[in-house]
Amino acid sequence: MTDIRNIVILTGAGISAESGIDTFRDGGGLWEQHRVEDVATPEAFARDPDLVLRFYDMRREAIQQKEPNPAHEALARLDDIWPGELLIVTQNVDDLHERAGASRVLHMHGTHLNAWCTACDVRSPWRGTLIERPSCPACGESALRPDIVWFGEMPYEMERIYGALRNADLFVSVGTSGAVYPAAGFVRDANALRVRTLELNLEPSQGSGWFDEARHGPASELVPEWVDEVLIP
Ligand code: BV8
Repeated sequence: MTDIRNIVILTGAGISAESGIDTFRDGGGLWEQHRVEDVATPEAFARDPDLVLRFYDMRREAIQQKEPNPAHEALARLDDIWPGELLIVTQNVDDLHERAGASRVLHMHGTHLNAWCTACDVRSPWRGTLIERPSCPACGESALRPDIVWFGEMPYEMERIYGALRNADLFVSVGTSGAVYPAAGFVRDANALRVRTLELNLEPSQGSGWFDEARHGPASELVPEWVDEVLIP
């Protein structure tokens, strides 16, 4: 792949599935156990903060028991040696990309491992729970919420993402159903920019037809294979 210099990689829950982290829409997924509108919207947080804080406390604790899998490790290897521009845009709120060693990672939907103070707007590293309403490390107020982009809220760093897409030669989507926007629209943005597009997913996603190429199977197999291909001089 000699003509590929700049790469944008979008990842979703499917890349962490083999690490034992529930996806959202697959059988037994998070959205089968909880209604989105009950746990992942600002309205839900206003209506029943305990339910929402318990939901994220449970997930924050769970991800700290999980390990990166070969798909995370392969992307970290690529990130380590790729000479061109590379940006891993993840919809995931776990830290498995970073724990695998990747550094060029952007969490467009936030992260479990921060608490966000709605009084002073400071985000503080957080590994514990929020249900007991702890005080903010920066201002002391008990006004902390998960640092998570809920439905109806603007994803983070959209300008940086669109900038990377404009510079890209290749857009790769890994482990995402293409059900949630604006992330689900990136493949069409890439098409409009004449950027090559590749889907790596267990099954065809909702946007599968928009990709130049689609490979289906487990991320732990497809991603290392693709990284080996890309790194062949
Ligand atoms: C916004 C954090 C304003 C929370 C999340 C346009 C049309 C229609 C609707 C909208 C639209 N624009 C906006 C909307 C509304 C809404 C939306 O998209 N609704 C959907 C439901 C229709 N979007 C929003 O509200 C967004 N905000 O639009 O703000 C705005 C205005 C202008 C410009 C920009 C913005 C905010 C959305 C973010 C919400 N927060 N996460 C939390 O984690 O609790 S979204 C959450 O769900 C994830 O982050 C992710 O984005 C999405 C889940 O999708 P996936 O990660 O793909 O997971 P899923 O389970 O669905 O699929 C897993 C896939 O993996 C499957 O395909 C499966 O086959 C595959 N797989 C499974 N195992 C493996 C595998 N693949 C490989 N290997 C395996 N082993």
